[in-house]
Amino acid sequence: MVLRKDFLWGGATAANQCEGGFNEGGRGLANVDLIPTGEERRKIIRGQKKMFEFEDGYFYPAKEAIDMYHHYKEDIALFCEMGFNVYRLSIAWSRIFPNGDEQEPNEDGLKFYEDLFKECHRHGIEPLVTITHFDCPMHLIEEYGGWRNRKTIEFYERLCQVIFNRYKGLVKYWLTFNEINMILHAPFLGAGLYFEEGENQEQVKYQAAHHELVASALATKIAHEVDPENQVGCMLAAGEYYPYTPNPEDILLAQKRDRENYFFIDVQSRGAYPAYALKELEQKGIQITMESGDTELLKEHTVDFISFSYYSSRVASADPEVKKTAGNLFATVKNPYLKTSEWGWQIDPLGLRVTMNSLYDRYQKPLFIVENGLGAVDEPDKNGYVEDDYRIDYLAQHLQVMKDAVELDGVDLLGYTSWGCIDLVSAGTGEMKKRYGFIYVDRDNEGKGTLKRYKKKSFYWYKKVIATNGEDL
Ligand code: P53
Repeated sequence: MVLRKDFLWGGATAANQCEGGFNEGGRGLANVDLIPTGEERRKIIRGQKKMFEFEDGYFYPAKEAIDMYHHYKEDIALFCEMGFNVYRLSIAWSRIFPNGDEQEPNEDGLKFYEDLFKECHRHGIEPLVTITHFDCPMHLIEEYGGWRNRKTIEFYERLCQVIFNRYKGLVKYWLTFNEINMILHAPFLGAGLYFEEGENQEQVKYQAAHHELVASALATKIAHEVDPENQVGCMLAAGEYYPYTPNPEDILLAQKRDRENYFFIDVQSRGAYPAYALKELEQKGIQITMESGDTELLKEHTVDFISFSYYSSRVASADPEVKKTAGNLFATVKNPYLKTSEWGWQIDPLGLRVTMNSLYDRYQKPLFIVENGLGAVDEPDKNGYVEDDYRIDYLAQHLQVMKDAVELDGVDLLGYTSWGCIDLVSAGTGEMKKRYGFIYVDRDNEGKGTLKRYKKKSFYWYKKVIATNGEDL
């Protein structure tokens, strides 16, 4: 057998993309609630347009999403039927602390996740919990400026204290920040950052990143204190940069682009700002305000494992004539060897092996693939059944490569959770139409539909994959 016997197989979701129930159980408003579908979405995500209240004429998909808030029992039973032994989900911060800065948590919110985790365990499923997946209470953004403000560390620390104690024995795998490097590309999602005109955005982003990095180290510290069984991971939006040509200029640039992402994980896993980052910040005139004790904290509380999302490799070209035409929030040069998805994301299974090897070489810690998958349009038949061979092909190719990285290269891999195991709202576009799931949810881009769940062809395929521990793809 290629994969370890206790390999963790499952799927991943994020609160804001599936829960809905945005004003139920005492939940406060969060940045993610206020991001509509349509043209303006990207600007808002990037912190370049302010929409701090619901406005007429817009559709806000997170308000109801797929209503997992009320359907979680049914959904977990379906995950169990597929054979999941892990389910990655995130906690909505504003369910636990509606404003973010209260002294006391909201019991309804705490109880909701307690029930959910217990439901997982009843089904033999270990929860893997992302503490923040692109969400930040709106009050923290309006009152403090989100992660630009050092005080946010305190509020996050309070959240961690509460959830680690309350869920002790129920949760042992934790991720501190989803795709922490996303702060550079989608700062309103990643850190609740909105920029005033004329502001030095890079300065703000790296200062906010420092706060998140300190918060992540604190979370790791507290998690280990509360329960030595706790395993804490960092989480990177990964995908190796390839040089567009063998021109040394392209090679150097690809290395630089990779380092923009590695920077975060270097701090979280190796425990210090790397030399290249210090030099780069200095050259850009960015000054990070640190407090005494930060350096020691980062050094002493590094993560236990490295988790990452992988959708695609990326391409760097130093030639200004070569245009960036493909990709997603990570705009990249088109790779002529790769096909793209319906949303223009380049598909590169082998790039997963490259990426896994780079991460394992660099950090020498167990890896965990916590997102991977294909966003595609599904056409259900009259019974709601979707024959999604395209999704099966995509996943089978990636899983084969994942096994190669383990078997042929010796990478230590803890598990695999495919993204959006049940159809949910897209983070990038807000659409429902961009589906990743093994389970079809009857809901469309405008929020119409019965919310009924249907098993796709890939449901039965993934069940077989898990039952054979990945032997039969
Ligand atoms: P959607 C861009 C590039 C890489 C990862 O994305 C990304 C994004 C955001 O568009 O986000 C992660 O839904 C993220 C998930 C997200 C998933 O990838 O735009 O952690 O929340 O849904 C897929 O197709």
